[in-house]
Amino acid sequence: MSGTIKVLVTGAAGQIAYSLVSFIAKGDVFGTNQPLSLVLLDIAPMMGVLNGVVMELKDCSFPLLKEIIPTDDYAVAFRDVDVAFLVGAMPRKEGMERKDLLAANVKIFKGQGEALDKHAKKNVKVIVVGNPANTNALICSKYAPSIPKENFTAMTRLDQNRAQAQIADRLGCKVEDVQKVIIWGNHSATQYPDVRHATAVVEGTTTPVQKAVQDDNWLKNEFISTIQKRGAAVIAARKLSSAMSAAKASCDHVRDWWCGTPEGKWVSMAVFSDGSYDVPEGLMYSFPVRTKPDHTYEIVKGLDIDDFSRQKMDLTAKELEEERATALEVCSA
Ligand code: NAX
Repeated sequence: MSGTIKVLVTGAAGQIAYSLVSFIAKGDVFGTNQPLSLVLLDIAPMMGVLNGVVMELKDCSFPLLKEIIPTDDYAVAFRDVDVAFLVGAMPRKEGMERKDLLAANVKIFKGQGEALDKHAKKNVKVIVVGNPANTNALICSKYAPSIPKENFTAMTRLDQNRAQAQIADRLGCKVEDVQKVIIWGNHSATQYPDVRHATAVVEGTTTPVQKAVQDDNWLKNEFISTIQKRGAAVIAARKLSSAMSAAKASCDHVRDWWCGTPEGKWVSMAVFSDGSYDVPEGLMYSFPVRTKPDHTYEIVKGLDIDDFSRQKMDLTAKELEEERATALEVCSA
């Protein structure tokens, strides 16, 4: 059994965290041999609710869960953290655009960046889930200059999972047999879910998704817009934003980052652009990445980009550049 690792979940009294903490505590992310200390951060008015979550976690009797630390104090929450799931933020409500959220949420991530810088381990791994996730992650890193930039990521795995599920439904194949779907760009309605390199196992044969679907019009229109608008569709139906699926996706993201992607596979994560695919350097942009068990990752290089993809990739980059400019303005005000 390895030494205990300290895992922070923010927004711990919220709806995503309610599923997330049990997934983490039962070993879905770091493995069933990895003991955990779970730190749960929320704001002061939520401490009563958070206490209920703590009671339930105890009642689950998870063997791996060695310690639970509920708190509203950044100095306690971020101290010596190995992995941080930054979920806490104001969620999007029906009819609300992500832009409306930016000004409110970016300040939270400035403060949490400063707290990471001051209190966390220098090799801490950070996943930002709270929206606008890409820009929040960028700001968080900016205010944590002592932590390497590559340790900051934002979640687009839910979009990847949604895309795989839509393709599997369409082809009548297993969801795990759909591979190499890519989410480019922002976790927003401008994201580009790209199946040009994706494959699916159909009747026992690995086939390019484009060939298997045989409907370019569907792939270029309905499929893309279904993924782009899936979050809004869930809100319209549930009157609440995606929670169980977001929790599962954040576990998938961190598990693959922690343990490594299997040979020949890749996953989508928003990471700092190194200029690959002519995406402006320094943007927090979703790329296909391969990860290794030493918790490092690299952007998959050399994929062919056609004119259709180029246009979609540039559009989402432009939105991220605008978000970054607004966020920097808000933070420096
Ligand atoms: P909830 O409103 O249920 O929970 C958010 C929690 O965060 C609340 O308990 C709140 O008190 C807490 N919080 C607020 N400010 C905080 C702070 N400074 N420090 C710590 N905690 C704080 O929202 P939930 O449905 O759990 O969603 C959380 C975030 O995930 C939202 O920003 C939401 O938009 C975002 N999402 C991101 C997704 C993604 O794919 N990246 C998908 C799902 C979700 O929409």
